[in-house]
Amino acid sequence: MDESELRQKLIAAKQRWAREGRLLTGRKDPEKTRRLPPGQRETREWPVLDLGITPRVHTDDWRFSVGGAVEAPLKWEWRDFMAQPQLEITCDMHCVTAWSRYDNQFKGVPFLHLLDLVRPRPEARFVMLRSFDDYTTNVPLADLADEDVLLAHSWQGKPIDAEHGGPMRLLLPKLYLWKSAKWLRHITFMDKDAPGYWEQRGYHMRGDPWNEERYG
Ligand SMILES: Nc1nc2c(c(=O)[nH]1)N[C@H]1C(S)=C(S)[C@@H](COP(=O)(O)O)O[C@H]1N2
Ligand SMILES: [Mo]
Repeated sequence: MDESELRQKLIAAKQRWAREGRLLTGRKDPEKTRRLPPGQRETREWPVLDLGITPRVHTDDWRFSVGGAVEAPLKWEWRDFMAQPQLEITCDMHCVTAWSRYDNQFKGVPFLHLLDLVRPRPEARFVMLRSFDDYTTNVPLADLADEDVLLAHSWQGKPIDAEHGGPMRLLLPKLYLWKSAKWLRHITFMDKDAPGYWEQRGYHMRGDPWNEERYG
């Protein structure tokens, strides 16, 4: 599948989701007249933020799985993951600690493709992401069902460093970066929302930088 075919396929998948009403979050898109969300400042660095443990997961030992409210749970080894359609995107990243970094080029497997494979059940509305460092974070499915969401393995043309979540991390640029789980290991689809690591400690359940959803 070439890139333009893949993009067409992703757009069709997104339209399907919109028709099913699953992209409605009940919130209006704020007017994005500027590039920097409120309260943020731009950085050229890429700071490292995590729980202080860097799991070193070799691609030979890497395992990824999806379960919960889906028709077709899956388990991947690294070669299965890399055999999926690949997409490159350029995005801005916004961290709740107030830095934003522009024009990051990521490559990976589109989340919409994963949704096609696992087929979430009608009741599925949220997911819990789990990582190799036991970090967890919850995300509304509506925010994941978008063309710019990747299971990312490369940044600026190179494998993502272990510090930044390699070999694979989620990339969900429209929410604060704590939702973009590094070293992603498992995704559970859920009918009800539940708080992850930072959400249990006061962070917002959704985390939209344009609405400054920093704390719950
Ligand atoms: N597995 C895992 N993912 C994580 C974290 C973590 O501690 N563990 N920290 C989150 C937070 S709070 C932020 S701001 C971003 C930071 O990503 P970076 O270190 O690549 O900048 O990763 C998020 N993903
Ligand atoms: Mo963060």
